Amino acid sequence: MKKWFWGFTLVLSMIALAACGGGPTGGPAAETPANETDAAANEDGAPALASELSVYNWADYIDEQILADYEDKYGVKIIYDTYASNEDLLAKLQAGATGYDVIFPSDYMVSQMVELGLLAEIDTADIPNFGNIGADFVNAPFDPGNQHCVPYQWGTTGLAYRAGNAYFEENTPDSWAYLFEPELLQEYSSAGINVLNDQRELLGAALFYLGYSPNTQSEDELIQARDLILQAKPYWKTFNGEDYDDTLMVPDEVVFSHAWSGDAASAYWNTYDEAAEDGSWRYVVPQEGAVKYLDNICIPAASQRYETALHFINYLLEPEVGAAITNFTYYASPNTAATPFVSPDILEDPSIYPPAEVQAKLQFLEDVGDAIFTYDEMWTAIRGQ
Ligand code: SPD
Repeated sequence: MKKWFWGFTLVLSMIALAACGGGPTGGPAAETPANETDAAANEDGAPALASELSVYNWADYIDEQILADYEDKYGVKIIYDTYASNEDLLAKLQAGATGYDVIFPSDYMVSQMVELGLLAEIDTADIPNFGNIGADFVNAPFDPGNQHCVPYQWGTTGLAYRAGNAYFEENTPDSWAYLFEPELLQEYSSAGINVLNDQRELLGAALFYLGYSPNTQSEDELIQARDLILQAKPYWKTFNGEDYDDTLMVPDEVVFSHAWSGDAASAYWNTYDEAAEDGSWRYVVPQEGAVKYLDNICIPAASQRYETALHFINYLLEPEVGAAITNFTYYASPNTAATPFVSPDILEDPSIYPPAEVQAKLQFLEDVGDAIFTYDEMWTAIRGQ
């Protein structure tokens, strides 16, 4: 098996309860009647599907037509809700929400959730389309043997900037300094800067800039990262990782954003001018290094519709469906069988499928154990001031 996707994590060093929708102490569980669990198998052995399935995903991370198609084809009503960060998802599950059947945590959050007993075990033999996933993406260190999750989409985190802005016409923001150094920030902050409202991502960016690991467990390094962020914060207009591409980047409410690769590409295509044959947004992975992530499809341990959830996961891994996801989100697909159906514009876009020299600068966020409490403390100080 090829190891390039995981290998960089090992060898390269260069480089609240605010979830959307639902109530603060539970998701749709409270409304889930007992008769909505999976029905017994049909006579032919195929599992009978539940009448409903509750899917909880990142904002803007699937074309909802894909959900409608599943409903039409299989007669299962999808209850769909979204969240803005891994920590929001975790907080929701830890608060006792038991109604979700399919969730999409990132790499490090899979580790945390397995540790906390929040994920159901799966057997990939029960998901025929699992074979569509490329060898580079299976058996990840955060979920050996894919015992809990299957890969969904992957991407990078970097800096997006508006091409027409006079400052960025002269300066390519290829360093995290453009997000953290006041003498640079003062040049374009009046035109609007957004940062991802995501604690591991923002602290990770600061740690990369300071030359530390984005997975550090050192309190001293995390304090330095916090202080760097607090020094830059007055120059930032918004903390938004949810709908920033549509509400801030496309309408020109900001000219610079800490951004996930797919969202930056989405802003590019949503500002695309046919006559100019160009969009308004550019994306760069900073030279100090940056985060790469693999988001996953998993079933919460508390799900009462396990068989239906497995059936839905298998549907998401169909080649045409996998391609439709990427053609909508602009994130890279680990589904090799989907490749022939993915738009060539996406397949050839180096900001979505980065070249080797950029790959070499990327690292995964990892479970940091008990140091997560220090991350939480730093984040509270950052968001509270
Ligand atoms: N708009 C969808 C964003 C999902 C990106 N995944 C985030 C990974 C966080 N490390």
